[in-house]
Amino acid sequence: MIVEFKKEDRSQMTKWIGGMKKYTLLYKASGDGCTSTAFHNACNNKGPTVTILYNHDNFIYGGYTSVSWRSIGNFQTDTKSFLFKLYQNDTWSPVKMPIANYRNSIYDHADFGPTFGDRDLQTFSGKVNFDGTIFNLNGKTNFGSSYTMNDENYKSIANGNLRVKDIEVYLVEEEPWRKTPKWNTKLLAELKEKIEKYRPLPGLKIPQARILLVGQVGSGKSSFYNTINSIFRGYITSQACSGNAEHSLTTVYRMYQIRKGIRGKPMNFRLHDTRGIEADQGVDANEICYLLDGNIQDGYQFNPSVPVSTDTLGFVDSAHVSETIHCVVLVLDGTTVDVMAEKVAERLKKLQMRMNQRGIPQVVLLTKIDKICERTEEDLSNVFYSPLVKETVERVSQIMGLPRSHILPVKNYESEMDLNDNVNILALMSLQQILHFADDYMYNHLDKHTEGISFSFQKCNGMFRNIIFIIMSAVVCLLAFWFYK
Ligand SMILES: Nc1nc2c(ncn2[C@@H]2O[C@H](COP(=O)(O)OP(=O)(O)OP(=O)(O)O)[C@@H](O)[C@H]2O)c(=O)[nH]1
Ligand SMILES: [Mg+2]
Repeated sequence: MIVEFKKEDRSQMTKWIGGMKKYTLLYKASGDGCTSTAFHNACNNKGPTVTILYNHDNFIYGGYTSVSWRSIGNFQTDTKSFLFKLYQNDTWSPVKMPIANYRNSIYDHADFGPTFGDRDLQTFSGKVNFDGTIFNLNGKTNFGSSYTMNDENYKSIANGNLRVKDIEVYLVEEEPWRKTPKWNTKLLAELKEKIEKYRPLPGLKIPQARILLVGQVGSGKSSFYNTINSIFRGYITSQACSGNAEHSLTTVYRMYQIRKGIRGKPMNFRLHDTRGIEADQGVDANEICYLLDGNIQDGYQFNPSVPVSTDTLGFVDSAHVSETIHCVVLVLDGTTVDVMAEKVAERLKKLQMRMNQRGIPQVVLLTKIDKICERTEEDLSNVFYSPLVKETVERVSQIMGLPRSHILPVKNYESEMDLNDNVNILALMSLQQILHFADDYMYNHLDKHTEGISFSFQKCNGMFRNIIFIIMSAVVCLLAFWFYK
């Protein structure tokens, strides 16, 4: 029997259940047999499930439970279960009927098929035969005994009968919008080790990858440096001044080092912290060129009334590639993406143009995600299951014209007194990605460099051949002249 739980039905179900979900078929009466044994064999101890009945008169309805079927021979408690209707007489008419008496959410008995409430919906018991077209279910309906019906009844839900084309039960699992390895202490240790061992691409004489942090005032640039520094220091640090103020708190250009442990050596990357961007202040298109090209030194005091120029004290005329920027991190406050001032967005676009001209990779660090999603605030490991964070990432990707994989959500340390494994994991995953992008830039540079060398070598070879040819011709002429003389 071809009946299916279509894409739009799945997304409606996901809206009702919440979060990001994927559905895997566990049981199908027409294939597995309409018996309570087949149902329990397929569905017991699997996790949350949704049961769907495809009525002969084209009504589609069923029930969801967040607890596992287990054949306990009794009711199970579930505050999240609900009954639902998706189609009435082939017409899309979704209705959710929530649990009222949550102690009776499902009746979980080995002799019964899926049963919701105190027989609000008992699909069948024992075995039901298939007559080639329908299953005439031997269950019962006592709608409204444990569920709130929201004006629905047996007639509106199932056309007043239990004749079905099929019954399906799907496993409901969390589906992340971005896949990551399992978050645990092992992953944290691996990420830390990889970053500690990071070396920029050999062959270019670049001892440290240079990462430039730019973004709006108060977006969390300095806090990101503090977060990374805290992770490797082993306790919460706030070496870079951070906080809330009308204008940027960061007034000095700093090329921060991060050491392994308290007295360890600096690692092979630096985070360059800048003054925050405002509608009419902060890093502008000219200044960004000097920053990108490594013309400005560590400790430079940003001065909104005197822009950087070649006359600026300590201006580096032509910096080696090791002193230029290898990746730009655009830091955006996740809570203000929708209300970002037009002028700030325009400014950022202009800066991006300069980065693009130089082929410097850009990523967006989307901060304060704890403030956009409650579930993520409670447990940061929910970040890639949060539809709210996903939507914000998609919007930022459109606004900034960057692929979604370049938008990295983070939560910086701000009020914490102790380190937290999940904050560390998310920040280090982002940093690792940033370092990969910096490597991409270096690979491009290396390719250009080596192509440049082979090109000049070929040119040299050509010139050398020409000289030999001229000398040989001269020798032949001289010999001919001498011979005829
Ligand atoms: N809840 C939360 N607060 C954050 C996060 N990141 C930064 N903050 C807070 O936001 C405020 C601004 O952070 P800063 O790091 O100073 O921002 P900035 O981009 O360096 O700002 P300027 O230097 O002034 O341009 C501080 O109060 C931080 O504690 C975050 O991920 N979550
Ligand atoms: Mg700052």
